[in-house]
Amino acid sequence: MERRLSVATHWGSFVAVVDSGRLVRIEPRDDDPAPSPIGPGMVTAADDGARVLRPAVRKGWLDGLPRANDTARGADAFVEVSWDDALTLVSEELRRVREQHGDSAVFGGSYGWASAGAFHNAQGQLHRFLALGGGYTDSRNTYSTAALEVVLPHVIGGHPWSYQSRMPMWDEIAEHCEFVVAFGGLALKNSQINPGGLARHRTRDLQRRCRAAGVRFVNVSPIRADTAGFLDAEWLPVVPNTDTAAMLGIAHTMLVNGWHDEDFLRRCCVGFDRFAAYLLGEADGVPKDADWAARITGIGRDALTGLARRLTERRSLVMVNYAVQRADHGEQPIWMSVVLAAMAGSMGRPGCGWGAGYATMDATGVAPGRPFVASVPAVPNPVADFIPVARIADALLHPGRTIDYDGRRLTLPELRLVYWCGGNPFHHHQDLHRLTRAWQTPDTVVVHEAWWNTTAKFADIVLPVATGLERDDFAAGFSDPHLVAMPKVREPAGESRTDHHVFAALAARLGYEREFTQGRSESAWVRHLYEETRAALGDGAALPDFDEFWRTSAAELPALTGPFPGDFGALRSDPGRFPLPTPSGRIEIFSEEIDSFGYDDCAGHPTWFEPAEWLGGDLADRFPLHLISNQPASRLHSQYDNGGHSLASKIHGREPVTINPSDAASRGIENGTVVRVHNDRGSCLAGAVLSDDVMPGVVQLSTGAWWDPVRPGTSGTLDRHGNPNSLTADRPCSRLSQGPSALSALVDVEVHDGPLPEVRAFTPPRLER
Ligand SMILES: Nc1nc2c(c(=O)[nH]1)N[C@H]1C(S)=C(S)[C@@H](COP(=O)(O)OP(=O)(O)OC[C@H]3O[C@@H](n4cnc5c(=O)[nH]c(N)nc54)[C@H](O)[C@@H]3O)O[C@H]1N2
Ligand SMILES: Nc1nc2c(c(=O)[nH]1)N[C@H]1C(S)=C(S)[C@@H](COP(=O)(O)OP(=O)(O)OC[C@H]3O[C@@H](n4cnc5c(=O)[nH]c(N)nc54)[C@H](O)[C@@H]3O)O[C@H]1N2
Ligand SMILES: [Mo]
Repeated sequence: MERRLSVATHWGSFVAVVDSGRLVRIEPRDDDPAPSPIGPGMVTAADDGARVLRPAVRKGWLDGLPRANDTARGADAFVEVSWDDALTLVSEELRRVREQHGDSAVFGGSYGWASAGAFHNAQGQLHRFLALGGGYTDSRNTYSTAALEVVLPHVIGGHPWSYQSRMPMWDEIAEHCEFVVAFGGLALKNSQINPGGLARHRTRDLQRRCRAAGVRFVNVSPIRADTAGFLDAEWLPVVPNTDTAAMLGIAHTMLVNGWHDEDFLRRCCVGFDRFAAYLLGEADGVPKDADWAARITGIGRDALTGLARRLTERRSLVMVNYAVQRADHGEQPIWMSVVLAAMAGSMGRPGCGWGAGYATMDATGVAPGRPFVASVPAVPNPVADFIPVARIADALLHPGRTIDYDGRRLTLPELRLVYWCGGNPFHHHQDLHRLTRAWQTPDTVVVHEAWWNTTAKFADIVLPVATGLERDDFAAGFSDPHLVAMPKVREPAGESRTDHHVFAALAARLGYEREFTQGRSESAWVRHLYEETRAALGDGAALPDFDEFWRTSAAELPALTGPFPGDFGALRSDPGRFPLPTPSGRIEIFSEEIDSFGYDDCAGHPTWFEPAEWLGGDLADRFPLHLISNQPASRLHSQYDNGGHSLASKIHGREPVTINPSDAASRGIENGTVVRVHNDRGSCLAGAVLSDDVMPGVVQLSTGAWWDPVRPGTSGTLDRHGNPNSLTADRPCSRLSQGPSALSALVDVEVHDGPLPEVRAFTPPRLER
């Protein structure tokens, strides 16, 4: 007898078809206008050979102390143990580290996307467990948008993500806007995703509506495919990491022609004069004019002046994506995009002005937010220490060292135990060779994983966990008004347990089970969180009770309506009455606060800094191709790289790398050739795809292929599979944000000669009993 059950994932909602407890297939929902093909491909991964079936402990770790500085991590065999033994090892090691080194020696930052689900939220569960046990060193900001999160509150004020409710929504753009310039494009592949899940993918149709309404789009990006064909966008290929220079050239043109919105700049912004002096080159003798910008960016002078004219003459919108700030000096294009919009004359007008992250997820630009949905209750962390998220290798390699961060001095803590649950640092961190060296320093690494991915292989203790298909929960995505039931569609593979179950058992051993579980079973928690969500809406909102919701999987939250705090329209109408939450109450074109930090790599106003690695620099003589490691179309980061959809995209089992035909021809590379992508940090194999959608001088290799080092534990070793972080630099954007700068990396590509090594990314390590 087939049953049909509701499924929620970060890439959408689906229907699971289950027969006698067996997951047969996953189908799109009828009411999803643009379902993601990632969903159906999950079925084969659920039981594949890479599943972690039993708790496992690295052999060398089991064999004895001292455990720090162990180069066998990543290369060792594992010994499978009982849950009882595994839980005893983890709880005793946590107790030992806390007693001998203090609570801050436990690193629980555990960055990562994990799975959809309000209750079974991996980080929420881990942080609650570690906080109740005495605390942990946390991480701050995200790999997605660290530079944006730190700089924007100085420029427009408010919560780092408040811009998402302050920028125009797609339907407003369709109605009011005429001209959109998108720095980094509007890649529809990325709008498959919404953090926490979503019921219906809407971005594609909303973009179509804009086009039908006559909105003109310009795609400023190294990759043509960053805008959908139906948008008929004008493509301006840009040398990667030079958007700030392009925007400065446009701004200079506006200024010298008097096209800029003087009234808005005077009433609603601070510091335009000092910025204008920089634009005109008064101090450094270099006017940032269109000729100057053309030489840096590769965009023609006339195209830049044309953009200046159209942005000021028409009702316009400046969009900036996230990839442009995941780069050296990534704060600058974000800050400068706000300044450009402020100059253009449309800031604060309906459907116009400025916005970030359109189409990077289905939520951004679709809805400004949603009402509160309850999640695992957080417990205050007794440990104040934290690291900026991308400084994990620095902390492990250089404890005690001090670094700058947003006007503060931070001391990197000494981390002895690393606990990761719901993230994959051996995919997401830059320069995996450096991470390999850093990973050898702690005493113990504990990882909760469902699959033997690279992070699991680099752990000391691996605890097998249930996937999002293997537990009861409900989902509420970011900005998505729908609540989606997530009944368990299959039993957990092997001996896997939910993260919550594991933490409850560890808390029992450590003497705080009651505090952790509050005496509730998992199903009681799910019901409780749903009812809490319902209660928070008050009497007016018509959410069904839990049993009905569970039966029908249909519940819709009321829409939020603006204006939201910090609204630019209100600012334009009366800046005295509606100030922004910045020190001046205005848009800070010049920030006294940032200026006072005295950083040499982030000044008081947007500035062009030459990136550490770019096509205009000296290193390009040796490595003449800029590596764009963007988000994969075929999966979410590394998740379901072992799923059917991602596997189907591989070439000779390797991740595809897209190369312009001219760059391929000069290297003897043909479509489908396995190539070696390399620089001084490392190398990886990948399968060549030739396309003039990628500008000459640029190669595109998506993130997330499970890293497959030939000699794990050895720095610089070849990756057989094609993870771009075997090539990227672990270099902070600047002293302001300390964010990751993954998109600032130069490489070269050559035909791979000789026999093809077998890909072992999806093969478990040697397992002993
Ligand atoms: N070079 C380069 N690197 C990048 C980027 C880039 O553009 N270029 N982008 C960066 C960005 S934007 C991001 S957000 C990061 C993403 O980095 P991550 O968020 O770390 O990537 P994911 O693949 O989503 O990893 C989630 C992991 O959690 C596991 N998991 C899923 N559900 C559960 C669960 O319920 N419990 C447990 N215990 N585990 C679970 C999955 O199996 C997977 O291994 O990568 C960053 N890295
Ligand atoms: N399918 C899918 N969708 C995803 C994700 C995923 O893993 N898979 N991840 C999600 C996450 S966590 C995030 S944070 C967002 C990320 O959203 P983004 O950061 O916006 O996405 P990316 O795909 O990394 O980059 C988009 C495009 O930016 C362009 N670009 C790169 N560098 C530059 C530059 O210097 N200048 C200009 N002008 N353009 C540049 C590239 O051509 C690239 O294709 O995506 C989300 N959506
Ligand atoms: Mo991200």
